[in-house]
Amino acid sequence: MKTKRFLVFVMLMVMALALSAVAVQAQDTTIIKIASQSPLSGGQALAGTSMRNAVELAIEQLSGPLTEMGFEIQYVPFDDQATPDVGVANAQNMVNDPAILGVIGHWNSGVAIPSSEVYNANDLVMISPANTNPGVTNRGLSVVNRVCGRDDNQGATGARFLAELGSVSSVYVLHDRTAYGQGVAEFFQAEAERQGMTVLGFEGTEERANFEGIIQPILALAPDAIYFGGIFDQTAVFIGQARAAGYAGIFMGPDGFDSSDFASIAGEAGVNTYFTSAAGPASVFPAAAKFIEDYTAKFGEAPQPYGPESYDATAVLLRAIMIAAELNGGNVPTRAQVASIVRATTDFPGLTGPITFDAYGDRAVASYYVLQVKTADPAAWGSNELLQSVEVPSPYTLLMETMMGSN
Ligand code: ABU
Repeated sequence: MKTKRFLVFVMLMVMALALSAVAVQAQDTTIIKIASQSPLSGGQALAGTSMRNAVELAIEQLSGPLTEMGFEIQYVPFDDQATPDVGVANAQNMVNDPAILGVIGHWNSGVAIPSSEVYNANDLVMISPANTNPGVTNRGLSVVNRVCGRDDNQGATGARFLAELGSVSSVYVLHDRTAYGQGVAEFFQAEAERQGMTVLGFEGTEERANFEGIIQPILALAPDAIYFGGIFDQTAVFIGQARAAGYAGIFMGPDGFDSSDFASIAGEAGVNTYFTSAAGPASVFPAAAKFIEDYTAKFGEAPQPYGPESYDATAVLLRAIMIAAELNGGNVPTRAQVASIVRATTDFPGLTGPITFDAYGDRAVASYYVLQVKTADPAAWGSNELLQSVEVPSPYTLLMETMMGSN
């Protein structure tokens, strides 16, 4: 009887020791969270989901050094539904979780701008893969950065390209009334006028299904080209209806066109459309080949444009967290420490080329591309023809270059 009691005692002791070892192990691993915000539902979900997937892949592939330091990196993707109020509410939830040290987002500039006010008030760094509206960085918020270009340069690039075609003397400009769509349309319009084109109309619309009332007056004006500052889930519908109504001129738009869903929605009507993008096609980034291969193997489809930029944004954030933790004696850094190291990023070797942030968080030199849709097959979106690429310094970089040059 005594032996039996002793054996039970020993077993309980062994179990207690095992449980306490697990508890110690759990305490040894400190959780750091990285968040993202992008539309994961609704008409722009394809773009937002691809961003989320690229962030997940980057965390999976690049967290090793932080894991070795004793941190567990957890990923918390948020769905901003391409809606400013939802983005702001998500941002509020994020800043209330002290384990979240950075956010990758957004897809829509009109969501990024108000959400980043919340991040900024709480020192939470944001790195955007895709937000191109100048207002994202022009506010001078210390936590806001982006690895992509800006719409002042993107809109102007589109207008200059149309001027160079030599066949476009008049253009009608539409926009979606968002910060992004209206902004890029205004930059396009200003440069089109500088280039000598006649702008026959400038109109905002939130219509998404029946464009008859907009198309007929445009047909009466017969512009050589129509520029639509907006996103594929709206603009591709418009283009389909405008072609069906007999418009035979040129269509052009910004990077909101740059999605395989543009081909899914517009079909043959979208073929030959020109668009600019601040996301380079795979062909210009040899370093992104493995990313595309790994992404396709993991998610069963190719990444959308801004996938490599999402991977790069995450890589910059992970590196900043690691440096901040090292400077902090191996402890979890503060959000402010991470934000200041992100802003100091210089010549980081990204898939999309070297990344340096200027004093406003803009990529010091960004690339802009002009492409033409060559297919109605969404699976072949990557085969669209690259017609032009230009590198343009950010306004701050340009200012610094001018000041240095004038000395
Ligand atoms: N630049 C592509 C996504 C649209 C936006 O910036 O709002």
